[in-house]
Amino acid sequence: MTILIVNGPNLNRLGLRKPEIYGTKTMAQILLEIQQKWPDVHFIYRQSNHEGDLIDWIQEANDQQHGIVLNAGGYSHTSVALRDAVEECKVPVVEVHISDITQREAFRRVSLLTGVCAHSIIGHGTDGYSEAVEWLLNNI
Ligand code: CA2
Repeated sequence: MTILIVNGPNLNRLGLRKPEIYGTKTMAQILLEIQQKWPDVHFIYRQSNHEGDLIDWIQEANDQQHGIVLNAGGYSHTSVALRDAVEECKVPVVEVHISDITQREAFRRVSLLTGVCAHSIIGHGTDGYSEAVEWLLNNI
């Protein structure tokens, strides 16, 4: 079983700034906890600040991975191209947002991805990543 975890723009800054919104854990810590919780699962982690990278990885996952955890960051609210890639993806994609985007600025309240993702976990802090993995393992 291989699960791809993809983070979008600025999420490489996790744990370094804005702890009041995004918590204090770095992605390395979050990934370590996930790997320790599910030692038999092969996790691949990718992060990019570039829209096309995220689209390429979603497309490639069709052949190589069993499920995807996706926090597309700001592109969740803007990218029709990323939505199209997720819609076409044959493996289930679980959307994660660390913060509760429904309670933030108006421009963050709509995610273009929600309608094409198998499941969404919004506003559960960084625990949302592990909850997304759990959902995939129960539903793949
Ligand atoms: O709540 C989320 O997970 C978001 O996807 C995070 C995105 C934001 O644009 C979305 O509206 C909601 C941004 C992540 C920025 O992360 C930072 C973390 C630490 C320091 C600076 C940025």
